[in-house]
Amino acid sequence: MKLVGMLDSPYVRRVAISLDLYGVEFVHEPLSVFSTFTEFAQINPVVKAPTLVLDDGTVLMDSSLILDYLETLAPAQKKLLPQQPEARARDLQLLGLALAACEKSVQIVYEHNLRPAEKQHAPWLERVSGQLLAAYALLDKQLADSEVLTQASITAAVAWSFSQFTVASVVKADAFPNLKRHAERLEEHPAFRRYPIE
Ligand SMILES: N[C@@H](CCC(=O)N[C@@H](CS)C(=O)NCC(=O)O)C(=O)O
Repeated sequence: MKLVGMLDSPYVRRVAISLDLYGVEFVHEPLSVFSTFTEFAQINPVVKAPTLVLDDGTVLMDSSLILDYLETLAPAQKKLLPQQPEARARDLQLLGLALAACEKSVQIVYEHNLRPAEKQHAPWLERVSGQLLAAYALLDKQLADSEVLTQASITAAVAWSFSQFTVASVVKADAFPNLKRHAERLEEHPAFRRYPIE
């Protein structure tokens, strides 16, 4: 398999770390959706990161859809989502919060980096920042301290590190002590260290 996209994308990084934990062999091609748009478009004309090219040439995109496929391949002892319905619902709830935090962080980055300064829309940034902080407030409260790695705990740590990397002035680390501790712990895990945020 070939994973296309850069590790400064939380979506690419959660897939890379998950592939590592599943024990699936893959090649990582760190193309940028911006600086290498044309090269990326030759693999996936929609230019979305992550893109996963399967060995038979099938092109998958969207991290959650890619992870859905990988989860079906994984043997029982390597699955990253709980199988029991209540535990699954809890993990999906946390995942929704972590993915919303990723999305809102990316929206702030794009607003700052892709729009000319005079076209930035303060009410939109305010709305998105509020949504981002709401997602992290709930995640900070609900994330349980557990040694077991699940897709929710991985994505929460990846989201947190991404936000600290990109929008730390909006997401003040000290306001979310559980998440900060959780991410610091997971960033020490060998799979996280193999796929660092760039
Ligand atoms: N929901 C998607 C979001 C992926 C996403 O937005 N990736 C960004 C990079 S962080 C991207 O491809 N941006 C280029 C674009 O949207 O045109 C996922 O989970 O994979």
